[in-house]
Amino acid sequence: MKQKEKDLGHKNTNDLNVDTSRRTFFKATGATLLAAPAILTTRKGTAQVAPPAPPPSPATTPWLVTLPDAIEPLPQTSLLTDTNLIPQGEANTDFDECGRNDHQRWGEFFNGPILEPDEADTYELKVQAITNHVFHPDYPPQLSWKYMGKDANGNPYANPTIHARYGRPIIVRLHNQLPTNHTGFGTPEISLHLHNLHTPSESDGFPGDYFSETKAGPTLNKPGKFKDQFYPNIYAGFDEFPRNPNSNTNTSNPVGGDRREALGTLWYHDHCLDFTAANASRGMAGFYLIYDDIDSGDEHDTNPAALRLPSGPYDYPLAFQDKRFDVNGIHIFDQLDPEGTLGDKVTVNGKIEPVLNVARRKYRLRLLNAGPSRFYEFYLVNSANVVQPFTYIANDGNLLPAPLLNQTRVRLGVAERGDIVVDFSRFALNTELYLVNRLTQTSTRGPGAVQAPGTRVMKIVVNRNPPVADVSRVPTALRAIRRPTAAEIAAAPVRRWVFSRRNGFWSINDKLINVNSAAARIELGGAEIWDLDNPSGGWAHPVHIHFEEGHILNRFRGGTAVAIPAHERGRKDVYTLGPGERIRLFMRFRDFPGKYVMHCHNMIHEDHAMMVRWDIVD
Ligand SMILES: [Cu+2]
Repeated sequence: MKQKEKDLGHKNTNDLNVDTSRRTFFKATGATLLAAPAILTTRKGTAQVAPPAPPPSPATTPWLVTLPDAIEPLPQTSLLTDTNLIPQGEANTDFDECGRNDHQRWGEFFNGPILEPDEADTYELKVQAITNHVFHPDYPPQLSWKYMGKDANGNPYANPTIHARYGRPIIVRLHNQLPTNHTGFGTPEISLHLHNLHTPSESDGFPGDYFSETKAGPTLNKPGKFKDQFYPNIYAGFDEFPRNPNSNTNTSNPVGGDRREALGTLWYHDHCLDFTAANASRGMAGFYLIYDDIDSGDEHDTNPAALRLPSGPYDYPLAFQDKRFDVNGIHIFDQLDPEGTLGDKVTVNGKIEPVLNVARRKYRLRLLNAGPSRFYEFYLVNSANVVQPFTYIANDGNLLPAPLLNQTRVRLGVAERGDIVVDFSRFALNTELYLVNRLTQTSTRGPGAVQAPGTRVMKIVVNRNPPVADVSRVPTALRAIRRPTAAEIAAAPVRRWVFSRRNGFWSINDKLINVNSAAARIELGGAEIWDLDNPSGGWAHPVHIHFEEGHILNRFRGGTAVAIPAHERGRKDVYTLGPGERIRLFMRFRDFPGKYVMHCHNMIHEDHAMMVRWDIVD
């Protein structure tokens, strides 16, 4: 295999411009399945010639589309009505589930081999190709791939927001109903990753676990029509801090795990090997918000421990994606070009230049960079472009120990999240505000300079008084953090990962992704320091580590230690390495052995093939 990779390394990358597909390119190099991404060997790639950079997207008239006033959670679907299809620990391959591994620790959460009533929240998501998605009224209705559910009225609900609660397990049944004869960008095999829940390996959306009715990825043993994802919704540290439902003892721990490890703003998206950028860009992404007794999702909560952050309609997730459209207003993406396609239009929850009407009160806005490639630095400005302050409370779904007051910007690499609280009561009725991106970017390689006034991506109109008084608040302390001790840091082995460019592709420690082989095997319950290094001068890599959160210990630029920004001093799951940057971080590896990945979340780099498998072994 090493020899094959070496062969690949000697190939002149200019061949990419003349071959009709990556598949042909790899065949010409003699690369094998082991060395090469699976597009080349196991699935049919769509033959395309890498075109020159496309012209800019057609102009759009801003502020024609209004977002809903509230984002409703997805209602549950019972999965217990058909006795053949009740969720179970083993894959239900007799009735068309794909051949996944058994759900780990099933017996610790449920009484029997199949789910019994009221043991879990259950949801269904059907991945479908819809043909009437409207990004903007100036563009035609068009194809988009969505996770489809049903709202409370039984109407279709695309990319629904799921509300979860610590201590309450969830089973999501994921159906793949994409057309198997699809042409154009994207591939109709899917793998669902929930970023970044503490999810057992077989439900983590491992990139090799992709499936359709006719195809199974290299790490599944059978194709299928659906796959059950098991989300235990426990805190990380389940083995170290055992569950104890007895509330009368001082070791009471009804959820199980370390409550300091709680998460909040999570998102789910497709993670199919080699096609994450294309499939997620096609539209496959949504929010998963998880609450507990502290971040309870209820601003009226009478529990003295509850934070009472803005809740209900005033807890509003916003996903930003960069997209490019052709002269006819049709979404385009080049999945074969290792430089991908940088979007020049920013969609907000699937819409270009929408309006959000808000009440004169506090809101929790959960900002997500849903990729595939663009970085953002968001500011809230008034109509004269004067910057307005807000409070920054959470990064990457982790509440900070204390809120950051009077902040003016949220910088987000792909997959990063920033939760902010904006108090719109400061503004008069009918005030118009804008969310602007001031970060310039001209290629998928990384961002440029910050420039005012920036691009207005969303208009906010303070259009009403709240129906009742705003009782929400932002306490001075949010959530305790368990920082690694000096002794833990001293004892932790250091593992080094170098992110670099390699003959037109992107590599980690000089290797392209091989989902069949783990580059690291870490003992269950262990802790390590990971040293992420981007020696290049030309690229920025927002590196994502699945499954566990980390603590940044040091940041270096050009070999010199630099300050860690305040919003990065909590726990994180995305670590942006700018050109010449290096990060040392501390991580624990707990509770669920199995296969996981680390990758650049610039999805274009990820697909070409800056990703590595690492395993937790028992
Ligand atoms: Cu990258």
